[in-house]
Amino acid sequence: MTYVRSKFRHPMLPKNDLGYTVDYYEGSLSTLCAGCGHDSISAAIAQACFELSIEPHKVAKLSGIGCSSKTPAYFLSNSHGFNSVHGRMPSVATGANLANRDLIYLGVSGDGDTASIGMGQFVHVIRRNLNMVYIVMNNGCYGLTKGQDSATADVGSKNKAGSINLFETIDLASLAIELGATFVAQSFSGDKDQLIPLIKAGMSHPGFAFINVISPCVTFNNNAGSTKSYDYVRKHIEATAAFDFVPIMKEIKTNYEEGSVESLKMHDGSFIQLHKLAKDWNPLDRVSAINAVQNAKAKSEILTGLLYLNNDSQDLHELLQTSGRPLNTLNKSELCPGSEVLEEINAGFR
Ligand SMILES: Cc1ncc(C[n+]2csc(CCOP(=O)(O)OP(=O)(O)O)c2C)c(N)n1
Ligand code: SF4
Repeated sequence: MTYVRSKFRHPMLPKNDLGYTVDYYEGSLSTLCAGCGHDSISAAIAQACFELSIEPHKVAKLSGIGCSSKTPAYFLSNSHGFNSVHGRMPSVATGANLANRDLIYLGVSGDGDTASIGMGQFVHVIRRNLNMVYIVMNNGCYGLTKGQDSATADVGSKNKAGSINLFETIDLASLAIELGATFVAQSFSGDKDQLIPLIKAGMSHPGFAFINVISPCVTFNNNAGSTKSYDYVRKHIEATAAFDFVPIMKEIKTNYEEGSVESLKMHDGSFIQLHKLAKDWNPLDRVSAINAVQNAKAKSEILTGLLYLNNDSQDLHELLQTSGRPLNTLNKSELCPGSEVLEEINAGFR
């Protein structure tokens, strides 16, 4: 019974506002390879939900297929979950979200799941501005099927078998900004100080929040010559800003030097505080954000942090003017208001 997690917890573990300790936000024991970046991201998700005092039954976890898509089993075991078909997580997320807007939708995908078979779904969920957090655990390969190069492998990157990738990479963060995603961030699985506040901010964002997390595959893509290995990423990472997420009702304290801090107010009253490091970058300006990512790429650097935020957009529910209540709470007369109302609607189209 190796896969049974010990029930012992230190009695003094800190509790959140709901009275839960962080282990209430964990899942079953991971069966991923020891050292896989995906496990660190799962731990960051659990920690973010614990710190935000989210009730786990208010979260719906959705995924496709891959080692990354298995991870929802390893966090938030008290939440709803749906492990869908390869690359089809966005459709399931769209249907569930339209039926019940009261849940927090957390999609987890891999670079294979998103940038190849799921690309069509990915681009459309962005342009619809579905209110969800979409995390790609990006290791540049298909881990579950033994390490073939994915579409996010960098041109010239060498895989474990020694072959060099000849094809241009798909840069998911640039693509998301280009397509109108309203929150775009990039991080590294090994940087929990940055990743946890980014996940918290993404969950507070009322629209599509995309977080591309470089997450090394220790078994198939951690070799010399790979641009998604722990060594390479640690040497080439460049943060846009030191990042804090300040939840609603919490006092804003900052240690940053005056003049370099930018406070961005979120819709729910929480704040994002940025201590800017990258020059010529404005997180509220799409062109500036794309330029910053591309300039970093030209220098073989990986830009991390919050890259772009549009705090003034309408999510899919607002655009479609859907019911303010979950569909399963509507009664028969609300769902079928009768022939007179139907006549009125039809008259409106004449
Ligand atoms: C329709 C379909 N095609 C192909 C596969 C085989 N397959 C399973 S996982 C996977 C790719 C996984 O790569 P990625 O999404 O990057 O996740 P990782 O395992 O690297 O975390 C593929 C091609 C499948 N399961 N279903
Ligand atoms: S094969 Fe790679 S991606 Fe899959 S669990 Fe192992 S290290 Fe992680």
